[in-house]
Amino acid sequence: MSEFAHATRNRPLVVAANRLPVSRSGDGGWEPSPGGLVRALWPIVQETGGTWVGWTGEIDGPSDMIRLEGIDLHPIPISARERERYYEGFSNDTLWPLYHDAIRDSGYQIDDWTSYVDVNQRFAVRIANIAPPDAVVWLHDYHLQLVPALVREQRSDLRIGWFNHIPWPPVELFQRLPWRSEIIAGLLGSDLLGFQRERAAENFITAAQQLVGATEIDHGVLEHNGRRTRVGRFPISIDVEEFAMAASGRASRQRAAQFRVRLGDPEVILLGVDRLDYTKGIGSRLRAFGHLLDQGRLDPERHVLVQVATPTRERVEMYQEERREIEQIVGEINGRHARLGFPVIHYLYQTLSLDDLIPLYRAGDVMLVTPFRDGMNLVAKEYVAAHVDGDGVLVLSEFTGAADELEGAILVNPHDERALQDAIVQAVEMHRHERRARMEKMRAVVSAANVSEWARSFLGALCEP
Ligand code: ADQ
Repeated sequence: MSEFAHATRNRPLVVAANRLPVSRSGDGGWEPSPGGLVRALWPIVQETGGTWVGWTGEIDGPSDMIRLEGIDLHPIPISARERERYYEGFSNDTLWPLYHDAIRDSGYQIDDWTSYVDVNQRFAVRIANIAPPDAVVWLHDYHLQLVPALVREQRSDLRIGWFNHIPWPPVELFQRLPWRSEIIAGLLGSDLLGFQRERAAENFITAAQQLVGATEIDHGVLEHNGRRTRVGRFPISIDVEEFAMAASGRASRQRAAQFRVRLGDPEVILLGVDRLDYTKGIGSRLRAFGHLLDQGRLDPERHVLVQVATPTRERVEMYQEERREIEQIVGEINGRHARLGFPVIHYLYQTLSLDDLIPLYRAGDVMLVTPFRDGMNLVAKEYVAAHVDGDGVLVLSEFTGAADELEGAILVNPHDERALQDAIVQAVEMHRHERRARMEKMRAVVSAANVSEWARSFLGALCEP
């Protein structure tokens, strides 16, 4: 029996997430699409002969099953209006900012909510129709919070688990949501609810108690309408071996050295790698770097910053604004401090392949991960895993899940501009011995928990008798 079949006690597995893990290939067929979660779950679903339910990303796309590399993919069709209301509206304009400490105002539109209900129902019907008897259903993320109860109504034989990749806010923020009770009741249809941090799990328990009258009958066990739901912390990780192996290869070492030369062989390469999202604190990080150059605490001839930002949610207004702001800051700082042929900030609005990303991590002497709020932040862990040389400094926001685990990082409050500047200077000036000691600590933590263990531990807990 494979380790995953063991975790699920041989029950078949159905994974559901907003997106299917595929994109169109050149010949009009489908191919697996890259991405952390996909890399993590694909082998598990494959090994258990499982099924994946989700949207292809196309408007009015297909609904017939696609069989790819031993996995059955069940597409949920989404219309243009639903993309606008369910996806861009309720998921990304209402829930996303609210769950990230309300750092932007959420919109609360009834039409967006109605569309969210419709799409959640569509997912639930499909899952209820295709799940084999006694299957384990693993739902992912904030797009599908009504699905657990909706599936439960139709199929009492299934084990249902939901994992939240993003934070769960304190009840004082969550209760702003006009449909707060519906969301909690939807989630309580699960047998297990997983969160990245202990605090997120606690926040959910408080919300369930206050908003729908659930009772905590044991630590982390809620009872509501005669059903029990376990709530726990399952911090996600990365495929550590993949990163470490790719990083230790000769090709990667050579590419890292090439990057360094292309950047003008500076003394210190500072690095930022993020989706271009307003939660990631990219603007504040760039501003802090700019002020340090203005003050002469950093030197444009010795210190350069590489910021790689992946395009994301480009149709959403707040993301277009964020991009304009970041690009303006980059322009201003380069305008003041670049020399001909030598920008001081190298900015890429691109998604890099792992063949470029891993050497870039290796080349980065100081990694800046400064979100205002982040469920976990895998970039922090990837940077550590890629530093097989045992060197490198991580500046890490206190407001990330990763901060719970990576003690060797320089922890910083990204809202405190002075603190951010001081943290950057501390990182740049850190003595080699201290750098190596801190990195060793972080590497021990990251290598102790591979993403497959995360999946196994979630599925194991979900399938406990
Ligand atoms: P994200 O908000 O997407 O994930 P993160 O955890 O940092 O944030 O993952 C980003 C992924 O995208 C990483 O694997 C990274 O390598 C990749 N990436 C980012 N920029 C890239 C670029 N320019 N080119 C190529 N790849 C790039 C959500 C939550 C997080 C949580 C994860 C997983 O918001 O808090 O850690 O899910 O649960």
